[in-house]
Amino acid sequence: MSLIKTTTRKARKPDTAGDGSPADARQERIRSLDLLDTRLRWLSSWMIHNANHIRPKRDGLKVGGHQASCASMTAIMAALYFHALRPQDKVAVKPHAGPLLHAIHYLLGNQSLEKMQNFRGLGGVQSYPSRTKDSIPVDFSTGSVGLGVAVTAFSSLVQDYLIAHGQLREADAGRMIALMGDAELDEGNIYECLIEGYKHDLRNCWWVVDYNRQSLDSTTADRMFRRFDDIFETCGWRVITLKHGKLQQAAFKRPGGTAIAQWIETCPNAEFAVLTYQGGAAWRERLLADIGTQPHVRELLASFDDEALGRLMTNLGGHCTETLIDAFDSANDDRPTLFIAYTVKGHSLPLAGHKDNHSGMMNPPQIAQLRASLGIAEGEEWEPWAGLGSNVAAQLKAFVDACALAKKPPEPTAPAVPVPARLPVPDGAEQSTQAAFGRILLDLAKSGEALADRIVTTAPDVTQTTNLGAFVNQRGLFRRQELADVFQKAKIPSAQKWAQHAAGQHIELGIAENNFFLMLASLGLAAPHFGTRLLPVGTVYDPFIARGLDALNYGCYQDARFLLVGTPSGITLAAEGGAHQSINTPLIGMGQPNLTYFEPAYADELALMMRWAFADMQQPDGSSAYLRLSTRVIPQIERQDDAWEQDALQGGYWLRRPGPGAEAAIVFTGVVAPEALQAWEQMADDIPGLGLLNVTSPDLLHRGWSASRNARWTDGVRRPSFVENLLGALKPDAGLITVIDGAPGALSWLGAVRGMRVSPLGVDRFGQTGDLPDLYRTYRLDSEAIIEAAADLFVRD
Ligand SMILES: Cc1ncc(C[n+]2csc(CCOP(=O)(O)OP(=O)(O)O)c2C)c(N)n1
Ligand SMILES: [Mg+2]
Repeated sequence: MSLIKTTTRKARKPDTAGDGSPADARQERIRSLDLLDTRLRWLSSWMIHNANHIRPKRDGLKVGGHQASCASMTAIMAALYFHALRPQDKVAVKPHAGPLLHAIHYLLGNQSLEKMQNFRGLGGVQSYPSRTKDSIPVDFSTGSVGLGVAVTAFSSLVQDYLIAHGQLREADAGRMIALMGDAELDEGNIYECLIEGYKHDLRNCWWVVDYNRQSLDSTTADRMFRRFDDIFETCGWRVITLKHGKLQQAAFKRPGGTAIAQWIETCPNAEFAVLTYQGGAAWRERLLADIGTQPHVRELLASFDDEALGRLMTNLGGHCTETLIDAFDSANDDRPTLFIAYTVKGHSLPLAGHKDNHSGMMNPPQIAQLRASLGIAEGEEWEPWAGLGSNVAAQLKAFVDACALAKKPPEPTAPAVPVPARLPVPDGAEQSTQAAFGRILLDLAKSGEALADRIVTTAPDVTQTTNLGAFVNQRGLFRRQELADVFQKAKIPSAQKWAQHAAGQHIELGIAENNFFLMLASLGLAAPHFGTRLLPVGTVYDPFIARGLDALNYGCYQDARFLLVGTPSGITLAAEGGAHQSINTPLIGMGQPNLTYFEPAYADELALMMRWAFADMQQPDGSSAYLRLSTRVIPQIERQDDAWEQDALQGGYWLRRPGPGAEAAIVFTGVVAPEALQAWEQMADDIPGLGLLNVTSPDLLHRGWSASRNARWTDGVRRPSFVENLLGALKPDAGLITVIDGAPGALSWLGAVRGMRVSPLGVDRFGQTGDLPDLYRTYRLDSEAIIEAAADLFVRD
């Protein structure tokens, strides 16, 4: 059984501080880290206990917290944060080990007692580390398991991008580290990311697995033993397995030790867990029964009392400071490294090993016993160094204050990149929004604008079909090692110039949309992570937003800033059929916090929105943006002036202003503009004052409306929202015909704004193949359907 398999030498210089020998200093360091391991176990247990058993409850709901998950990785986190971590490194912490991160910062003086006491309460420590809600430095938010792991790989690629572009010094490159639970290895996004990482020559990435062989529900499958090594090694990772702690290693060397080592090697995960829970006497009984007749085993076991035997049997690598720091020190190059640290879930707590311990919690007598065993007096539970004695406490505090983490600078603020006052509108009497998008980016790429240099485009294998190609031809594909375009070299004509080089500004990804959204999240965090603002633009087929929805949400949750372009969209995609036609994405756009959804009809609207997005995503209170585009070429319209622009950026404008006493309006979004216009022309004579409202952002309209309704109660003022003003141009009892190539609910709510009747058109069943006239007729998006819907408003049943 290999304990630490590694190929590199130790990096850290021997400790020579103080007047002792290097060996003494190392022992001193290990002692300090051991004390911190215990301290973290206590503080995390106590924080969770306080929230559940002591803090008054008002709602009868379970507060929760994960004492066992925390106890599983206290030694790992102590060794990482107080020994291995450098100021430039960034860490994604296993979500349910969040309390440990707060405990670490509490010891460093970065976290307040008040917030610790308010764990899982409003304004208190968040249940899972949050960049935006927690006050301590959190490099990556976590919560949805798997995503926090994979995002570190993409951030490492972003770091490489910045180094290659001369915006970060190689010497300042940090490691992107994920501390992960072993059940996270079941998430498919981990393996998608491994493959992408290999393609991009991933480096400076560590994943440390808290290998306690327990998930939420159960003990994990023995069959996976060693499979992970194979998978990761195949993808170019170094795998370092920390199976046994120093106590076990020493015992294995004694007479009879090999038999015990062999027994552990073959013990099923579930049985190991049961014996761990039962403790020393059970271990003895079982070992004697299984291997008691082998030479020297009986004597070896007899040399440990029950408690010591329990300690020995659970002295796995992930609980042994010495093993951990040696392993971390050994990985001193930039090769991606997986540390498989064997652990016991609930280590050193009465919960250890029990299969139900994920949400299990110590009861008051058990926490009192833990407190007493650490010499912490009642009432001193929150004292950072309680129970240590003043000398040890002072030494430990000095040790903590001297660690690299204490010198970590606050996250940088990156200066904003200037955005031109206008982006030029592509020429053309007839255009699609998707083609216009490509043209606007191309014009930017050719311009000398600073903005163009900070744009990074990315797509999951749909660069050409989403019209990013022209930008890529102009600015190149990013790759650390130059790679010539062999087609170009061979003088074979092609629209795509695929030269790959370090200055390239497009990151080409494989199909996995989840990776794409994690890439956007990482690029969108470049400003706070690395002090350089990037303006990421990602394109994806609109229906496949759903493929990476959790990762999109994850990026927005941590306030990463990017421009997402969903194209083509809707049943307007026609011949491609139902599997590629998006229906519910307008509702996703409306429902996703930190993402502003626009759906332009015309190229000039798009230019306006893209400019707005590049500016807004750099604002402290800005957001990411989502543009839903189409490949349908439609006639553009003549503008009399720019007056429409301001309204378009607030969510909608009157394309045909309603006349006095207007009894109805057609309200449309996006690509169905020609049908809406045609219907308006046909009905304008019959319906006095008929208006035509172009809703450019159902999202902004709805948000503004609900914000203004709330404001009466939260701010004491009730100012009519923009959409109330817009619809105020109609008679109070007017009717609305709404039409969108997507879920009709994105617009039908407009009737509630002023209590108007609505006849909603849209798509609420799966699409299919067909040409546009057939599909628009079948799904009732054509002008005829709009006229029928208008008639419906005036027909009395
Ligand atoms: C995507 C997602 N699915 C489900 C959950 C609920 N959940 C939280 S932790 C967990 C499993 C924990 O096991 P492991 O990762 O091994 O961590 P441990 O607590 O054993 O350290 C699950 C299923 C989640 N947080 N995210
Ligand atoms: Mg686990």
